[in-house]
Amino acid sequence: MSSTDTIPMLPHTSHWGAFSAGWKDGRLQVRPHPNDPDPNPLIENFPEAIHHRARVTTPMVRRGWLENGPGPDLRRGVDEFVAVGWDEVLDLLAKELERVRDAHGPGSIFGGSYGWSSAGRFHHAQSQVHRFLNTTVGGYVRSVNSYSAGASGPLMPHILGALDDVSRRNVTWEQIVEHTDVVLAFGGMALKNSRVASGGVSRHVERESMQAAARRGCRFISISPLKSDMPSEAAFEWLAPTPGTDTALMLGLAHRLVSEGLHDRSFIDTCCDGWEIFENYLMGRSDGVPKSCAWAASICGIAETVLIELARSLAGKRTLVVIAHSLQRSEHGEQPVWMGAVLAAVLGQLGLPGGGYNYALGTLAHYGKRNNAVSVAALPQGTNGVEDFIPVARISDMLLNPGQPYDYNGQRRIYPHIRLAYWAGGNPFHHHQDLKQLAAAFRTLDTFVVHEIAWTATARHADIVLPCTMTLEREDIGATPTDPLFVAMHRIAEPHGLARDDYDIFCDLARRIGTWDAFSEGRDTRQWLAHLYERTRKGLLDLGLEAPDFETFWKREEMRVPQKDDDGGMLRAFRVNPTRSPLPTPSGKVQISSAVIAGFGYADCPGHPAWLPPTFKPDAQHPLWLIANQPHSKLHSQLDFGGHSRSTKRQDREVCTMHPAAARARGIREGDIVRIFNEVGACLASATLSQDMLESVVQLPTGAWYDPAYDALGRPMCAHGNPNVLTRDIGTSSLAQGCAGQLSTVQVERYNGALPAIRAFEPPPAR
Ligand SMILES: Nc1nc2c(c(=O)[nH]1)N[C@H]1C(S)=C(S)[C@@H](COP(=O)(O)OP(=O)(O)OC[C@H]3O[C@@H](n4cnc5c(=O)[nH]c(N)nc54)[C@H](O)[C@@H]3O)O[C@H]1N2
Ligand SMILES: Nc1nc2c(c(=O)[nH]1)N[C@H]1C(S)=C(S)[C@@H](COP(=O)(O)OP(=O)(O)OC[C@H]3O[C@@H](n4cnc5c(=O)[nH]c(N)nc54)[C@H](O)[C@@H]3O)O[C@H]1N2
Ligand SMILES: [Mo]
Repeated sequence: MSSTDTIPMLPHTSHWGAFSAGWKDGRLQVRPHPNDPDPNPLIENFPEAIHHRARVTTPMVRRGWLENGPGPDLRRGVDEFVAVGWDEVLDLLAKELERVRDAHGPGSIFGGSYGWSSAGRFHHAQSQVHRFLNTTVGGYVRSVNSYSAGASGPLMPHILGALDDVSRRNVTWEQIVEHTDVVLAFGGMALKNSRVASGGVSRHVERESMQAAARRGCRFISISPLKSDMPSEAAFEWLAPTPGTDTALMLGLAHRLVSEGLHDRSFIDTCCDGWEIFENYLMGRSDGVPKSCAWAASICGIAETVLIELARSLAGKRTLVVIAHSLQRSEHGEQPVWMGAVLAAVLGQLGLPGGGYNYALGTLAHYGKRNNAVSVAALPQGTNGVEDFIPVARISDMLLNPGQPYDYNGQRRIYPHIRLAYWAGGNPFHHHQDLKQLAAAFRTLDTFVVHEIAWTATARHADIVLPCTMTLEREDIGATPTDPLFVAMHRIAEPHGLARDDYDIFCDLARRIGTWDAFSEGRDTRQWLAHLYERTRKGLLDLGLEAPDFETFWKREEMRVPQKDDDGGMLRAFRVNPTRSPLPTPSGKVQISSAVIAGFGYADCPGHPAWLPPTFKPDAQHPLWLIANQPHSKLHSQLDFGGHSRSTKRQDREVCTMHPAAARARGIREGDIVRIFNEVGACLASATLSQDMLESVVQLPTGAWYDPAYDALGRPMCAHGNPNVLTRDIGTSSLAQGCAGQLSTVQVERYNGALPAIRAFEPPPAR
């Protein structure tokens, strides 16, 4: 079967939803799942992407590495590549893995390999690389937490419980439609975001749910610098605070509620711990500063009267407080997450149907859904012989500061000395901050190995680049724990060029190192799929339901599994009976303040939620806030070269949005190319103007592939519009050390120089 034949539409799925695909007249066709009420347009990135010249076609080795062997090298990222056959490249890599393991131990290998890769359960690239390193070289230094929830992940267990129990197994959209009076959404609930889910969903219900709730009378309030963060179907009210000031805003609301006796004392008494310390701070008894609405207004920029009215209107209502992931992806990101929970507790709403606190609801399609009654198997990762880890966003710090100490969640840890980094399924030149520094960090390695479908900047900075198949080129099982549809992901196309599945690459490497049995367990891909599927089949059998065997599932193309009659999860159970179902916190209650965190003694994360002014805020040189949020035209950097993503660019650049007044003050008009800059770096973008945002903000989404170039004055910049050349590589705090990439401070000017061509999608120089 050649990929240009006309074939019937076959089932597949992606993080952006279930769909089917087939070929007509040599062009890939995609069609959303027929039951999806609001399909995600991101599937339209596939047709042009599948055979785009940005794909990696053959194994490549960086010339300097091939000629001089492993070692730190300033040419990483600028060197040319040499095409090498599969046998030869795998021989070289197997030898290098053995050398590093024998000379420095597996604790010198970084296999954190953060990233979303693709939706199938078996070809999940991170699981593949972790299993490979565990079974083949004895382990690796791993990363903990995520870029999504870098601050909330470590914080949540201190105050409520596991992150997933507060985000994923909590309030459902069905409950909001039925019960909620007020949704107070910090960071909004943008449909662009909630149509994405790790593992993919088959039905995108957010739009219709907001519409149905609003029609019933539910009041949606979007608190965000950008009006576009909530859809019109929610008929919402919009409040635009200064970025990074939500904690002050919430403190103001809480102060007013307490001042007027509108707080739920009995809930606080029975279900909360550490109230008094917090109340002393809130009312100004401990620091002389009452956190009144007037005080909050002076920080967040929303009028005192508006805050007072808002506070009063929440009391006694079934109110749901939602904090988007974005709020905690910045300096002191722990604070709004904690304060959101405290505000919900003050209102006495935690654990009530459709009320309380659901962290990050509306930021991803797998939140706000019921949970499946049968589980989805994951590829087992084996045992990691190395205990060392880093908080995921400390990658540059680790590589640049081996042996140096750092704080994390009450521990004083030491950065390991990494010689070899192995990446499969992620793009650090997308996800990390301060890309100039990241490039310098990767240059310290002996060897950098990357499996990629395309020539991302990460691949360009590697020594060994192994071309892997993209999702459409292999078989898999698509499923996520909060969507009832399991999809038999059929192969739609033959591998591009010499690309191979990550799994097959690892099998051949393991064979060379003598660990094939341990890695593969003797199974090929089909056998693994059947093996992983068994868990689901057994789950169905245990429930006494029809449990088709793998072959039948594969032929049926999809399968609907039963879901649990969710009733609000951990928080509901706690609310119903706090003694029988205590929270997994030190007190078994909501930690309004935390003796544990206070005991860490961190000035940047004290023992109760607090307003901590940012270190970096707009000044004369960098007067604007940069919001570097998720792109609407793609998932992260994936398929940026696809048709849908490219159709949203102008003059091939990413589009940034500015307020007309801010633009006018700088002589910038609609469609002008602008240079956005600060002390970290600079990039170009095409400016579009919008009234629906704060004047003090410029918004540039993430996702444009890093395209280093120089302006006429010889200053480095990204010619394409990757905002991570402008973000600072700082942790959220000593507690979580999370990613702080959402916000930065910048200046913007019209760019009058010659426009460099975009080279990000051209393969690097090779011979
Ligand atoms: N400034 C700023 N930065 C941010 C954020 C922000 O808000 N602001 N958001 C952060 C967040 S929340 C996240 S989650 C991260 C996302 O960061 P990443 O998850 O690293 O971004 P992706 O572009 O999804 O990277 C996935 C990579 O895997 C590759 N890939 C796809 N399929 C396969 C496969 O089968 N095998 C292999 N080997 N590779 C494959 C893709 O081509 C792509 O390059 O970004 C973070 N970065
Ligand atoms: N289309 C698309 N959807 C995605 C993704 C994608 O890459 N593309 N990525 C997915 C992933 S991995 C994740 S983790 C989620 C991320 O979900 P989020 O992190 O919540 O998403 P963002 O779009 O980065 O941010 C949401 C909004 O928060 C607002 N905001 C920023 N700073 C502040 C602030 O200080 N205060 C307030 N009140 N608002 C602020 C911004 O206006 C921004 O548009 O999205 C997921 N959905
Ligand atoms: Mo994320």
